[in-house]
Amino acid sequence: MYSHHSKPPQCRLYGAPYSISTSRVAVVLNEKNIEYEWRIVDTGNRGLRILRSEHKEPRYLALNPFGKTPLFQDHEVTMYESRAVIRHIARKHDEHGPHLYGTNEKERTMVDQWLEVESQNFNPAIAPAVYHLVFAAWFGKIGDVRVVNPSIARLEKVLDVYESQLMKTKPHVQSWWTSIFNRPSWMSHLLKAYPKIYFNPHA
Ligand SMILES: N[C@@H](CCC(=O)N[C@@H](CS)C(=O)NCC(=O)O)C(=O)O
Repeated sequence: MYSHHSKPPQCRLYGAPYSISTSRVAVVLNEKNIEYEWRIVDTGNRGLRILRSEHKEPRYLALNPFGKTPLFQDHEVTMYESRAVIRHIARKHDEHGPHLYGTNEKERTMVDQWLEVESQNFNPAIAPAVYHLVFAAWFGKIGDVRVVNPSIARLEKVLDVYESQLMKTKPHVQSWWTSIFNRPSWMSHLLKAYPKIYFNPHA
């Protein structure tokens, strides 16, 4: 997977293809058109008792003691926590590509607020539904449908807030979602991360 001997590339992203946190970083690198080396971390499948868990091996833990993906490296940093990583990339490459972190202090403050909203409100609301509807089956476990409805109900409340915020600038959550889902940065990552699901006729 990784070696301490090879010459470091411009940027390196260690992560599992299914990892949403890894995708978060990959999409920002794509938005900024930054070339990076994606080192697939084999996180195994504990549900199926396939215990290859590179992210729990000492050499990975030496870089990320929490044993999670992603891990990011460039010439300046070796770091983890995907939302901190995307802030770092957006700040460092502000001149290059879209100004993801706003163009002035006020906008930056608001970007920070909405990044926190995503991590503190959106993600905790949606995560149980995604895990029990999607990931559990991938990991060879049986999802618990009883947690799905409360999770969706909580998510709806969060999306109501998104809706009223987006009404100020854009018509609806749905069109916001469609616009981010269709961005080339996301499509390009989906084709890499889920090649069997998202078939690319041009590949
Ligand atoms: N807050 C962390 C979350 C990292 C995280 O939970 N990563 C998951 C994949 S999305 C992981 O490594 N799971 C494997 C495990 O916990 O063993 C971030 O944003 O980077």
